[in-house]
Amino acid sequence: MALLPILHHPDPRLRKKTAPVQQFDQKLQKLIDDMFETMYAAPGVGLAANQVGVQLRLSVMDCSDEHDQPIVMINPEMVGSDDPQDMEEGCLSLPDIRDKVQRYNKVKLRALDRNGKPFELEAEGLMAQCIQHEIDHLDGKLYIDYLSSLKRERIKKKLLKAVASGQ
Ligand code: K1U
Ligand code: ZN
Repeated sequence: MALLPILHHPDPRLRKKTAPVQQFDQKLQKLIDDMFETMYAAPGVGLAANQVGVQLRLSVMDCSDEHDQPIVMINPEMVGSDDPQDMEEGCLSLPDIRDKVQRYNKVKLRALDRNGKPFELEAEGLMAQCIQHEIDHLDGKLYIDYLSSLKRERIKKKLLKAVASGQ
């Protein structure tokens, strides 16, 4: 397995809508394993393929304390099933930045697993939030898109400054 470099905002590859996965081959299995290793090392609770520069509709997630509930979401679709509420959020592509965004507390997910087998999942709390965050990534969206343009500009400047100072 290998640790993959995580792209940071404002990298344009984070803004492209990803393409559906069509081949469930050995290359895909290695990418999934590497994404889990990268996510656990970060540490994070989710990671989308375009965060590591791969433009495929694939995310991994594990919201358990013991890192024993890995979930692969391929070509995911979801519906929210309650009223959206304010939730604090972070992103591995926006290091050291957190803010509140509106998310559903409960969602229904439909996706394919790593072997291409369809599954459905009802999630709530952190897992529901993570599913929404990951599907946004796959659509080329970041959670800062829900903030004011003033806040977004401040965040971009902060991240560019960190790159310039070699952090
Ligand atoms: O996709 C990503 O950028 C990963 C991101 C996902 C996420 C965070 C918070 C709410 C919803 C989705 C992260 O994992 S950021 C790191 C983080 O929040 C965290 C790390 C370790 C334990 C618990 C949370
Ligand atoms: Zn993120």
